[in-house]
Amino acid sequence: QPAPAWWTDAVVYQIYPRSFADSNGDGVGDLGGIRQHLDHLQDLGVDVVWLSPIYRSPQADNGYDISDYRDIDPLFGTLEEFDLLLAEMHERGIKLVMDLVVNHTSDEHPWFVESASSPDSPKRDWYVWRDGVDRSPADGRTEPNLWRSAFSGPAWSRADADPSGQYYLHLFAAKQPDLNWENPEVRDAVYEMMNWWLDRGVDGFRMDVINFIAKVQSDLTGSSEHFRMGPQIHDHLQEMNRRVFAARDAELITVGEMPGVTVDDARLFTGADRLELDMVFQFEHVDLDRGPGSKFDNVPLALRDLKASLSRWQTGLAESGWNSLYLGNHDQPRSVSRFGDDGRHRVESATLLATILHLQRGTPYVYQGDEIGMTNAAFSRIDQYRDIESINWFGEELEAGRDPAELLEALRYRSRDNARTPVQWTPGENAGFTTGTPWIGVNPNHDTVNVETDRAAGSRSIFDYYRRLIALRHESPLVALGCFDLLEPEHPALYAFTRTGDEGRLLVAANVGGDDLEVPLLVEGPWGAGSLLLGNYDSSGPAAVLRPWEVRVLRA
Ligand code: TEU
Repeated sequence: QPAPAWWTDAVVYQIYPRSFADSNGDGVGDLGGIRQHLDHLQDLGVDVVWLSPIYRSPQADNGYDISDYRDIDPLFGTLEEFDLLLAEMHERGIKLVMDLVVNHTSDEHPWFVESASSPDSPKRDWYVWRDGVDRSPADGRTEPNLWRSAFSGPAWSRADADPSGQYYLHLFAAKQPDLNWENPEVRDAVYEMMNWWLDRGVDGFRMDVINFIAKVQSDLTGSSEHFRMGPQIHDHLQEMNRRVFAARDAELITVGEMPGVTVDDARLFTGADRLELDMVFQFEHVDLDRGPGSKFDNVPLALRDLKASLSRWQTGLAESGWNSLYLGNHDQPRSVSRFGDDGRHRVESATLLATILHLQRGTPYVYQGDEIGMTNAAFSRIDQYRDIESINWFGEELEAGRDPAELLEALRYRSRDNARTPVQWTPGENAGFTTGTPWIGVNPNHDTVNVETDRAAGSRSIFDYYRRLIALRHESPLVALGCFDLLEPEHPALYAFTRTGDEGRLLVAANVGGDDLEVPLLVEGPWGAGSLLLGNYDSSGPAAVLRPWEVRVLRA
């Protein structure tokens, strides 16, 4: 048996830089802001920080549209300051992971500018260009196919500078043209850039929509959506591994973001013997409250389905492969608003959700602000939103005649901006995020929900509870590696599972709801004599009853 990889007992913290902390008063978070809050990360005990993109970018999609992979956007700082940040993090024993966005670039990247300049450009084939087609005269659409961009409208546009009238592919905004990964020159350029960052000292990459790089090119004019998971995907990732990671003996980490990935795919992507990725972000559990319509077709979530989904991944990657564990990030609503109760039981439900997540097998990801139970934005007007996806969708649906109140309600639940409001550090003006005008509104609950108030709350501190969970993973091989078994899968309110290993057994029992719940298994059999390792209530209640949103962790 090879020794378990270092990241099996690690916890990652995600920073969305523009919303973390602003050090220069321009209203946008920056590297200086991160440097000011390194104590916060160290106190929490996280091992790794993943930074959402800080490269030079026109910011059409908040940095996921990169115009220079080897520079820092002036909004965030400079390369010199980046080096300082990296050194300061390493001094504290924290690793730094960069966001790698190479399915697409910005349309302002010199590669694309050159590619668009002429069909004869040496970089023409770095992107995906196709002729338009004549369809029925009635619909008047002439794009190569009818794929739609994730941010509304067609996935094909023409470039102003291009005399040919051809279309280029963009699975996201028109300002995010897709690179052509079939072209070896593109792959070389990407690997070279990755090596440049690793040589600079970064500790790995979170790879944006990395399963989209393999498109079924022969199908690009067909109607089915073959824009991801083409058969070449494994070749690309293995080649990347050989060219970038294989010869390095540093402790690095790679995580691929993969919308639509299945457990079976993930076993291939993350199996240790396959030399592709360490782990992937899957989307099944965050799509359970999504109906058959658009992304904003919100439907209620049943606990049974959540348990079944996450447990299938636990079981599916038990023998080979590895899970990443997350309930929220910069693209998802706040986890406590979505899966918990962000009103009366905010503290209990935030800590309950953290327990369920952190005590599964896999590498947990904490999204900034979750460690103090930050909630959805509660915007009520469209002009409060900044996210290109939310704004475009609202505009398109409005034009189609839908009721604006209904659209705003859908956004209030699902919009990515819910998780992008500034981190709340202190009570008072702008929650201590900026001395200027924040680029997006601060949540009005910041006088009660903020780092300072939370950390002063003693046994009611969410931060403190996270700290204990993170320490537990570091100390306990059972938490890192123990075998996972779900109990009572059909129970509509109880989320219970065990972790078993050479060191014994743990039971996690959580009451996912606001009513008292009778849980006989807490007092019967082995657990009756078990000891309480962790809980989110500070007084003990009746042994066989879990109070609203109570979670207990027992050791036997
Ligand atoms: O997201 C990819 C993705 O598929 C979605 O999660 C996305 O947020 C969108 O809502 C699709 O409906 C990644 C990044 O995390 C996201 O922030 C970027 O906007 C996107 O890629 C494009 O780079």
